[in-house]
Amino acid sequence: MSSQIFRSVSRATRSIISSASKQKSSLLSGRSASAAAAISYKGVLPALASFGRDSSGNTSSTWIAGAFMLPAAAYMVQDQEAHAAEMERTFIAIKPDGVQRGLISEIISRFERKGFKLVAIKLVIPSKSFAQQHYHDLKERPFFNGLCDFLSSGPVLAMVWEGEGVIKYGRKLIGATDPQKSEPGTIRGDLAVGVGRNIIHGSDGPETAKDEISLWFKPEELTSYISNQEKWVYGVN
Ligand code: DAT
Ligand code: MG
Repeated sequence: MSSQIFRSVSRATRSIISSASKQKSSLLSGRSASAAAAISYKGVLPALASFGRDSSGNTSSTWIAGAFMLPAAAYMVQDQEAHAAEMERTFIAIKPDGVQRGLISEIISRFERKGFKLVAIKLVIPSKSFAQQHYHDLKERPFFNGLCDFLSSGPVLAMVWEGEGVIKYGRKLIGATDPQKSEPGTIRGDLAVGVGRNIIHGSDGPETAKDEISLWFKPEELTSYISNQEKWVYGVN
C-alpha cells in the first residue's frame, strides 16, 4: 500500500521536474511556474512529518508519520499539477479615456481583488497603424477609423493577466461592449456611459488573447512568478 503511494508521489514529482526542465528559456511559462509552485509546496512536509513525534521531538511512531505524509504529498503534488494545466493569460488594456479619467487603480484593483495575477504592464501611446492592427477584425465597421484614431490618441495601459478562466471571466468583469447594456457591478456598467468611450479592452477568446499578447508585448516583457496568494486562491478541498 505505502509503496504504491510512494510510486505515485515519485511519478508526479518526476513529471513536474521534467516539465520544468523542458523549458528552454529562463522564463517559466504559466504552466511551469505553477509546477514550480507545486515543488515549493514540499515545504509543508516537515510540518506533516512532525505528526507522530512527542514534544521532545523523538519519533514515537514513524510509520504513522509515513502513512500520513505520503498520501498528503501525493494529493498536493498531483492536484497542483492538474491545476497548472488550467492556467491561461489574457490581454487587458485601459484605453485613453480610462487613463485620462484616473481609473487605472480602480480597474486594476478589480482584477487584483478577484485573485488574478498581473504578469505584464506598460503605458504606451500606440500609433494609428498599431491600433489598426489591434482592431483588424473590425476594419469593415463604420466606426473603425474613429476607433483607431481614438485608441492612438493618448496613453493606453497595456496588461497581461493570468489565472484560471481569466479570458472569459475577464470579459465578465469588463461587462457588455455598450455600457448602456453593461450590468451594474461590471467595469463598464459602473464607470462608463457611451460605447465609443467604454474605457477598457479585453481579449474575447483564447486565440485573440494569444495574438493580442504577442502584438503588444515582447516575450521577455512577460514575467513568470509564483504569487504568494496562489495556494489561497486555488486550494481544492
Ligand atoms: P469589445 O471591446 O467589447 O470586445 P468589439 O470588439 O465589438 O467590443 O468592439 C471594439 C470596440 O469598438 C468597442 O470596445 C467599442 C467600439 N465599438 C463597438 N461597437 C461600436 C459601435 N456600434 N459604435 C461605436 N463604437 C463601437
Ligand atoms: Mg473585441
